Parts: sequence; structure tokens; C-alpha cells
Amino acid sequence: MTTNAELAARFEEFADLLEADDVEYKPRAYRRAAENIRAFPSPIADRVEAGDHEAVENIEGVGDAISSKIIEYVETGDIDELEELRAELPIDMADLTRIEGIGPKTAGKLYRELGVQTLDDLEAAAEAGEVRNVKGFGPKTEENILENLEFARTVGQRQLLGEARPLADDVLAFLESIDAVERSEVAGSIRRWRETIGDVDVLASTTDNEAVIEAFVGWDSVDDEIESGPEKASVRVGEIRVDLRVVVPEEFGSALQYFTGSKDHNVSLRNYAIDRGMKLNEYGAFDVSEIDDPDAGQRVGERVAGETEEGMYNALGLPWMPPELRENRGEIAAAENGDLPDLITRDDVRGDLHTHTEWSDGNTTISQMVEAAAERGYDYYGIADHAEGPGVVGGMGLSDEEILEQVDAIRDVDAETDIEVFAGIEANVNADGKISLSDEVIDALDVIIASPHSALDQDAETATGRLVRAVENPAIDVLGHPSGRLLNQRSGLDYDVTALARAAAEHETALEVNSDPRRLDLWGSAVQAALEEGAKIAIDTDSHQPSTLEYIRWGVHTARRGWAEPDDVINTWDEERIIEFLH
Ligand code: DGT
Ligand code: CA
Ligand code: CA
Ligand code: ZN
Repeated sequence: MTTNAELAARFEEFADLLEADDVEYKPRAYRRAAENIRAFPSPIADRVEAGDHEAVENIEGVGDAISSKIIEYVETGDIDELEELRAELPIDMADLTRIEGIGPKTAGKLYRELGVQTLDDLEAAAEAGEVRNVKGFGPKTEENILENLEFARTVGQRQLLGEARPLADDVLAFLESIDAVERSEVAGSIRRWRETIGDVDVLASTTDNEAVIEAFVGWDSVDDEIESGPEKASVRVGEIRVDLRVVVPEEFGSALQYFTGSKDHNVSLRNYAIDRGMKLNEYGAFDVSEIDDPDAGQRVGERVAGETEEGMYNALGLPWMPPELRENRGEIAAAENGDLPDLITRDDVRGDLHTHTEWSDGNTTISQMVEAAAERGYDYYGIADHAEGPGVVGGMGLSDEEILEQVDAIRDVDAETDIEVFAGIEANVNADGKISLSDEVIDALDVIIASPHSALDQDAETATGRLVRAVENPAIDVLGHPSGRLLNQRSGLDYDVTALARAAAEHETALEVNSDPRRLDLWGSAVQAALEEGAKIAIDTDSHQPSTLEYIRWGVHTARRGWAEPDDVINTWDEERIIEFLH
């Protein structure tokens, strides 16, 4: 069966190719549709197969033209128009656009003018000095390309959590539908909610391995069978590899513990077990205190656990711990001392502070965004469109005058709704750490988020000074996506998190966990370091349309990877407390 993630990927590919072909407007509509398709709560292919074409058309941002393409894809496995575009522009889009400064449009141009199809072609053209002669490029861009090539080649093998997790959810739903499966669960990095994923690991327990393996490799969504054996199988779905392990019910918990990782966590836990006369592996926890040679086999000694994961930890006198913590960053000692954090959950979130509208580069109106926030049950909600500044997409930022106009418009919407709407802005943190808003604008706003969008190649010392200056600014409430990284595309600012967090704590500026799956910035270890210094966190979606308010899922799990408790996160606080913080 076609997954929503797969459909979304096709429309993103479509948008890229249209953009490369210099088509206007349409790419943006396709991207918007792709985001909504990805965020759609149930498999769209089910609706198509049930003949409910109206439901498909009614998906936000879809409509007539796109819905017929969705139907075509689900029914035939491809879209004619897309195939034609691929033939017209045979370029490795994903590889090429991983280079900073090259987007679909420029990739199209490089193909038309220089015949560039691959990274190797691009390297050859840049080395031959041909790139600088293409209109819009110059010697400096050519140099950047050469510098970025290696990065572009090494990253990108890993999938974004936001792409892989929905597939994992689909795999799990499929496994649960197989009669022979007793229990199933995702494992690996995806269960730990790592921001990028090498492959999707899933686990099932059964007494009939053959039936499970056969059903799995025969799943409709599978594009290729990579390998299959009596206890495991690997398949490819789109660009993602899915590894299934099949185990007996008595060993489901131990296998789940083992295959969840991380490897470092497992190594530490195994050593902890050895020190206590126990042997721990994917087959169980065994008391080997009476055994001469504990290494004589996998299942030696007396089995004390294996059926449940909780039992595995309990066998060592430890409580079960959430997968997000299993990165060997102090979780075993914390568990031993009864100090595991009481992690934030999605239900704790009461609002979103960083979202956009069509006033800048968002796709919908203030009211549509606020309505969507109200539907989610939020108590408060912040609009923070871009202020003008370097690095802000396509000159779409608001001038001081426009910001004041927008504040009035936000107040009007606020007057008509029960939820508290904050008038905010996303200002640019300039290269020197300052922001460019007038005092009048600063006074008129409820929330000021400041984020770096340009000069992202500063050295660590300069970058740290820049960000520290921003959080020291009393006007700034939240430092947005602190590093400015884009996963698989650019590494962003390298800075000293501890120094930044210390300043943020002192000046009561929150550090953002930006939940956009392409950012996840701050990330887990940075959140943990920031909380150690007493800094507060804000988890925002940076949404540009209603459907992506759902990105909060990625942000919450990223904050959990950083050990965040509800009190650490300002947008779990009640209205009164957050307003006091923002003032
Ligand atoms: P990934 O796929 O690169 O995003 O990361 P993981 O953590 O999912 O790694 P993967 O798929 O290679 O293996 C899944 C889990 O299996 C891993 O988290 C821990 C466990 N595992 C795999 N190989 C080893 C190993 O050699 N030693 C130990 N202790 N655990 C391993
Ligand atoms: Ca994995
Ligand atoms: Ca794996
Ligand atoms: Zn933003």
C-alpha cells in the first residue's frame, strides 16, 4: 500500500522538478500539499481504494488537480506528468540540492547550461571554472560549491525522523494486522527518536516465524526485498530500509531492549549487569552468579527476565527508562539513584509561540492558524512572522510599519477567540548579535523570537559571542533555532551551548527546540546541556500552515532526548506564568 510519506515525497519531487523547469506558483502549491499529505492522520491510499475521492480532494491544499494525481499514483504506481518531467530533467536533485546555495531552480539552470546531472559533474564543472560563467553564479559560489562537495557526499544517507517515523508507524500497523504476530514494536534509533535515521528497525514476537516473514516481505508498500531468513528480513520502502526481527514471546522484551540501543547504552548496561553477577543479551537476563563460565553460551545461568523490557531493567534493580534517554548520557546512574526525569509529554504543551502566516512566508491567514491552534486545545498561541533582515526568504520579511499593522490584525483575531493570541515577530539575529527592530515595535509586541538566518559560517568563538549577545538583549524572549542548521543540508553555527545556556538562564531568555523535522534545533544533547545550566526551553513548530502544528510531536520527543521535564518548557506553563515570563 502507498504510504502518506511516499505520496508526500512524490509531490516534493514534483515541486523540485517544476521549480527546476522555471514554473511559477505551482511548486509552492505542491510543497504545501506534500506537507498536508505527510501530516494527514490516516493512510490516504485507503480513501482512494474505498473510492472516496471527495475525502482526498478535501485534504487541505489538495483540491481537484492534485487529488487526481494522488489517485493516479495510488492506482498505477506513478504519475505520467511526473515521469515526463523526470525524463526532461534527468538530474540527481536530492544530491545536488544538498549543496548550500543550490536549490532546484539553480540545479535546473546548471543542467540546461552545463549538462550537470550529478555531484561528480558539478565538481568537474566547478574545477574547470565553468560554473562562474553561468548567470547568477560567480567565482565565490564556485569556491563554495567545491568546499561543500564533501559534506554533500557524506550526509544525506540518513533519513529525517519526520520522514522515517510515519513509515515506521505504518509498518507497525501492518505488523499488528498479521494474525501470527503476538506483539510488535519499533526499535533502533527511531524508537529513541533520533533526528536522523539510518534504517527502520522493527520487532515482532510469534510462534510462527515463517508466516510473519512471508507476510512482511509481501507487504504492499515494499519496493524491494533485500534479504530474508528464518529470523529476520530486510526490505526497502521508497528510500528507506526496514529491518524486521522475529523472536519468540519469552524473548520479546530482551530483544526489544537490545535492538533499541543505543549501542553505548547497551554496553554500559551490560557492564552494570556483569558487576552484579548477571548476564544480559538479546535473549534475556540471566543470573550467572553460580556459573563457572558465563560465556559458554547465550542462554546460560538462570533466566530472570526476557518477556518484557521492564523486566530486563528490573532484573538489575533499575526502573524501566524511556528510549529517548538511552544514549549513555548519565541515564543508568540516574536510574540507580531514583533521579530519572519525569519527561514532558505532548499533553503538557499548552501553546506554540513561533508560527507564520501569509503576512510573511506562511501559507494561510492569521485566523486560520489561530483556529487550528484552538482546535488542538491550546490555551495560547503566538504568531511570529519574519521581520525583514538578511537571509530572510525572498525579501518576505515585514518592515516596522507592517509589523505594527499586523499587531492590530492579530489583536482583532484575538478579540474574537477564546485562546490568547500573542503578537510576535521572528527577528533576525544579525552577525553581530543585534536585532533591527525599533523601540516602538518592540513595545507593541508580546513575543520576540530572534533567530540566526545568515552568516552561519562564523567560527565558534564569534558565533557564541553573537548568540550570547542576543540572549542578553532584554527585548528578546526566545532564541529561535539557535544553530540555524538544516539537516542533511548545512551544519549551521558551531557554538558553546553551555556558555549560551548560562547567559540565557541569567537573562531569562528561552532557547528554542524548533520542531520542524528539517531543523530539530536545539537537539537532544544540547537541550540536556542547556537544562544543566538552568536555561528554559520553548518547543515551537515554526509552522507555515495549520497541518504542521503537528510537528510538535518531533519537538517534544527531541526535548525528551534532552531530559526535559514540563517545568523546563515555557509553553507548558499556564497563561499567567508565560505572560509574566514574556514581559
Ligand atoms: P541507525 O539505524 O544508524 O539510525 O541507528 P540504530 O541505533 O537504529 O542502529 P542499528 O540499526 O545499526 O541497530 C539497531 C540497534 O541494535 C542498535 O541501536 C543497538 C543494537 N545493536 C546493533 N549492533 C550492535 C552491536 O554491535 N552491539 C550492541 N551492543 N548493540 C548493537
Ligand atoms: Ca536503525
Ligand atoms: Ca538496523
Ligand atoms: Zn520561523
